[in-house]
Amino acid sequence: MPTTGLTVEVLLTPEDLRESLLADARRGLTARPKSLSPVWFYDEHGSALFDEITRLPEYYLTRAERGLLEAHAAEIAAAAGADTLVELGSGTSDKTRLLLDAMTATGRLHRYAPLDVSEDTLRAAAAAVAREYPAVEVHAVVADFHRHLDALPGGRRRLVAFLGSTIGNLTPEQRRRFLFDLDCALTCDDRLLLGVDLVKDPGRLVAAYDDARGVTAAFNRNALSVLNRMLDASFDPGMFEHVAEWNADDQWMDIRLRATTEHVVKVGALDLDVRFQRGEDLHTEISAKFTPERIVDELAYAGFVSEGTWGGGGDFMLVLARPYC
Ligand code: AVJ
Repeated sequence: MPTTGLTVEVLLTPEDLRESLLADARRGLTARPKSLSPVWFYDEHGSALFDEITRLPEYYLTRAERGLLEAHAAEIAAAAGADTLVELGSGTSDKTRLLLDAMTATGRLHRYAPLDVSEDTLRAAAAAVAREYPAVEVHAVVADFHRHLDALPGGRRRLVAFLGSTIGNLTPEQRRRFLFDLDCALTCDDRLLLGVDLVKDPGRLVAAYDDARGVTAAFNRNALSVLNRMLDASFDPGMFEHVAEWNADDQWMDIRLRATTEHVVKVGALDLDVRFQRGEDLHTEISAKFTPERIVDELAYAGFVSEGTWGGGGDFMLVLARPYC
């Protein structure tokens, strides 16, 4: 049965994505220290592994955020008064249903606009929401939120949700640019709902990113399989060890892959030989943790006024903010 009320707009084609991967891999694999962007974790297998991570006993983030949405979505929906929910980095749109339900209950919701770089995941998630919420028009956008904020779907009053502490993957410089760009893209009536993970006992943080069953390790190594497939590379994921460390100076988790022996990896699509020393790291991800004061300050610096926070005394926090107008 065809799904009505569903459109998919493609601002980022598979060719664009491949070009970014080529550029990022060339830059990162020839840099010192070597690095890769966490964007490449999320092919089909990586997305499935991340889904499994969200159910791990050690990975408290998703449960904490869901708990906050269960308790406060009605209040957030009332405060936002939005007719359109835009979701950045929507993934499987799992927790989104709590917001969609609360916004439907206000009687205002017309439109859901999920935005993600992963076209397959996005199409599946958007179709599911369109089926479950026949009264809501679903306008999915395949896009990169670093590049396409100026093309966000419109609405009379939008609530832009950026959940799951995805913002933690950005460096402070990327965060500043992203928040400035987003502030510019919003009108005075729009609102931002941001989910951020909070600083806590390093032992719990390390456990969350180095779980006992090794799911996070497999998720991390999957980045190498993506390079093998997409860029004709010859990584042996078995030659790399998963490393997750709390970086107290920068207040973020550093996630790396550490070569266990000296070896050379060929990257066919880049015509590149990459030598790893024994014990050399490939940095794959940061996951920044915040204090409530710091995230509210960073928002203010980018032109946002915080209208409310939820969960600030616990593991995870939601912030509702508006552009200063
Ligand atoms: C999806 C970026 C929020 O940083 O916690 C989970 C990704 N990496 N385990 C996070 C992730 C390793 C996750 N984010």
